[in-house]
Amino acid sequence: MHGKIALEEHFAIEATLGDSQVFGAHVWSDLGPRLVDIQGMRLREMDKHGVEMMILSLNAPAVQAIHDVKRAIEVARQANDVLAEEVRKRPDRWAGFAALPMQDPEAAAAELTRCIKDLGFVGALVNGFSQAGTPDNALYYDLPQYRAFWRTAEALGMPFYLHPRNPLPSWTRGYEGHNWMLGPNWAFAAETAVHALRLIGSGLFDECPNLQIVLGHLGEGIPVQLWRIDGRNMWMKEPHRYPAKHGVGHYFRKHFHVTTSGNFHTPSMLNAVAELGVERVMFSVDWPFEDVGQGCEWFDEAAISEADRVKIGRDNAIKLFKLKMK
Ligand code: GRE
Ligand code: ZN
Repeated sequence: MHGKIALEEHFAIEATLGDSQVFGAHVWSDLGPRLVDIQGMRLREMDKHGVEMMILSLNAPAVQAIHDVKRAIEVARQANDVLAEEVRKRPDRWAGFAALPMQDPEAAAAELTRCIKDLGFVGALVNGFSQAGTPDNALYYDLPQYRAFWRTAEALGMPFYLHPRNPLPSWTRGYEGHNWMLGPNWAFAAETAVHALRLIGSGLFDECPNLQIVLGHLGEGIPVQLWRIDGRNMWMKEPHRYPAKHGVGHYFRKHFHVTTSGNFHTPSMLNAVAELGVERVMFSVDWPFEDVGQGCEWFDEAAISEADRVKIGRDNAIKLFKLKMK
């Protein structure tokens, strides 16, 4: 398929590049340059495999792991300025997601506003919880101090991509001796799914009825669990504190979109389509951690209708991010 749009596609600046090295130390001589490059091999890969546009975002955990709040604000701003400059060179091929210093909700709202209004970005991508003040102080965005931020994001009409990061080392007792489960194999999804469910359970979407969230990796495992999350031990009618007005499935189907980033598996994509509807599934690769060629060859051949391929591969993203295609 020509004209695909991909939207979990990362780059790095000098201040954040090292964060990705741990995930690919053995291939760093390739991975590092793939992260730093924008207009070179990335564009050639896109041309070769029918990707018309990438919405670019900073690597992970980057800003979210900078517990010095002032520095987090600076690095976010710097990364967004670099990205805006790159988008300006080829606005027909790139769009931008804002990196945000969520350590300070007011600063995050101000930076998001600047990115949308002044830099022309089409949303934000944030790498899970933020460490603020001290390395162990992890902030999740269902906390009350984030409500004003969410109202700003909602008013700007811009989706928020909740991207994975690893749990803090002090939380990973269950992974001890099994480090292979950290990162993209498992821990990224588990951590991100918990964060997404926290947002839902907190009642955030009762307060922000138009807010839209994007999850990568075909929903970080949530779509396949939706029935169980709401149906748990139904006959026991166990009371639990759940401030939101409706069940999890209600909000997930109304406020969440998922992408195929790093999950090039047709049965999983079909499950997401079945649970959320084809309008809420979008193609993505997860460059440079995944290959544009591999993702595109899978997607172009996947056993779905051509009408669905165009929606997932392109049209849903144009609509959600209000992209102005050339
Ligand atoms: C990602 O951005 O999704 C990612 C990383 C590091 C390793 C693998 C991966 O940031 O998919
Ligand atoms: Zn990613």
